[in-house]
Amino acid sequence: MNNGKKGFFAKLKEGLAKTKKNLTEQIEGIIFQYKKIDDDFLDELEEILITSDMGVETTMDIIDYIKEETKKRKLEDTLEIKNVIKEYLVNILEEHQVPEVTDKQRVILIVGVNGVGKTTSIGKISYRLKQAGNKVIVAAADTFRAAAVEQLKEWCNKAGVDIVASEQGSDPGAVVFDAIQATKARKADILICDTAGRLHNKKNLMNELSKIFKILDKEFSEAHIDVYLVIDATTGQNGIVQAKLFKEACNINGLILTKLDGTAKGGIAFPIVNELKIPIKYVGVGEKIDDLQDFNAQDFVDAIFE
Ligand SMILES: Nc1nc2c(ncn2[C@@H]2O[C@H](COP(=O)(O)OP(=O)(O)OP(=O)(O)O)[C@@H](O)[C@H]2O)c(=O)[nH]1
Ligand SMILES: [Mg+2]
Repeated sequence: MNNGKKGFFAKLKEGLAKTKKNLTEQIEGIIFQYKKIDDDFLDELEEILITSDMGVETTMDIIDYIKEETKKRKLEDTLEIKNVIKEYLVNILEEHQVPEVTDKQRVILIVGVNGVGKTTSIGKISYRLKQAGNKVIVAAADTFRAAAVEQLKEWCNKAGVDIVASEQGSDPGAVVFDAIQATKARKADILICDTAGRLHNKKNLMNELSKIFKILDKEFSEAHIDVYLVIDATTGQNGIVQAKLFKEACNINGLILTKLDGTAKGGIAFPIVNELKIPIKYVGVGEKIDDLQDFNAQDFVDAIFE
């Protein structure tokens, strides 16, 4: 492990401290209380998982896996359970991961309800991708909220990337159109589009997003398009409801989980991935420009359980 990586892991661990307290300390409690794996132990474990935002469906999957593995490996001691749980949780998070496309120009469309951290995440992602050697352009396609453009401009300044913007109330599709032309003309590697979160209902949301998709399709069909949904981890189970709604409205292929530093509900990562079958791409662990990390399933689980 080099220093950069170590620093990242320490930050992730710090960000997930509340989740760890909620989940791991309780599990360790029953591990020492029961000593032997039996039905009572499994019942208690089930209750801890359900109340820690894992959700019923995912909890049942975990318990089933533990039962199977306990039999297969002839496990008796509760001390052995922690590794079995960790193993399964890493599997859940890794199952849907795919490598990032790097052989053509990319568009990353950032969607999500208001206040979840879209604009902030765009600032952090732009910074990361630029540090990694990419030429990045950002499109201010949230033209709905006053001050949205100013906020994004500040982030782009900090990240040192170009922004394409228009005034508040203008057509987001037109902003995306201009940004595509700029991306082509300046031969940028990645175009990241901010979008409005405050669109009252699903129909408005779908209309707005489908306009943007049409323009991307027509003007930039040679590019690879990623659609990342931002979810605020502090909202717990509501994050799953939002994810289901957005999945119906558009083809989300990645998730960004924010505000892990302020919540004990980081366990929400597991049911979201397990139920929606969409991989997490980034996690946000604070409000500063470097408080975002590429998602790594093993690190995430280690940060909660170590
Ligand atoms: N603690 C913490 N705060 C965050 C994180 N990500 C975003 N925030 C804060 O969440 C608030 C909302 O962030 P925005 O980026 O404006 O959210 P948005 O989704 O763009 O909001 P709208 O444009 O209104 O839809 C800001 O105060 C951010 O600083 C994070 O990972 N950790
Ligand atoms: Mg915003």
